[in-house]
Amino acid sequence: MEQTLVLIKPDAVQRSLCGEITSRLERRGLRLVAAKFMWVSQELAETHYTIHKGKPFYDGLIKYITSSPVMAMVWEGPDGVAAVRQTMGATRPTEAAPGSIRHDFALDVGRNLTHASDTPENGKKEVELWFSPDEIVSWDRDTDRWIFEG
Ligand code: IDP
Ligand code: MG
Repeated sequence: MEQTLVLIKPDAVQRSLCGEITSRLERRGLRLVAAKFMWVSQELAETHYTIHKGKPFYDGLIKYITSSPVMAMVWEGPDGVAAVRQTMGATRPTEAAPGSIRHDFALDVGRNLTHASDTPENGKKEVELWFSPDEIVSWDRDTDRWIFEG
């Protein structure tokens, strides 16, 4: 089962979209295994976005992610990373597929509501960065066999 880190970013929290976003992931069939509502420290923000250091939008990105609380979650499912990225939509909301979260609720790349890991390897790394092992809840859902074939 593939795990992915999802962040409901400050703009989505401020716009009261936590329910809408988690609802879409639940509806898709993904399984929630961890969640916390938190402030992002400067240090965590910089580690999480280290790959973007030096880019023109980096300072604004760090300011954005630390500007208000976020909801951090781990979701899992078969091909979970790709499934969640698809539900979020492309990074630029104006390029996101209709029906995706970024298409339906956002306009600006600098206010695109969510983060989702982009590869299974980064999913693993990001889950380890944001959550300790005892915060990950391993459980069977009664509907699993109707959603996961294997
Ligand atoms: P992703 O979140 O879809 O994986 P990345 O390219 O990894 O997109 O960029 C990380 C985040 O940085 C984006 O979600 C967005 O918030 C911000 N970002 C990316 N490109 C720009 C830009 O050109 N202007 C402002 N913010 C940007
Ligand atoms: Mg990314």
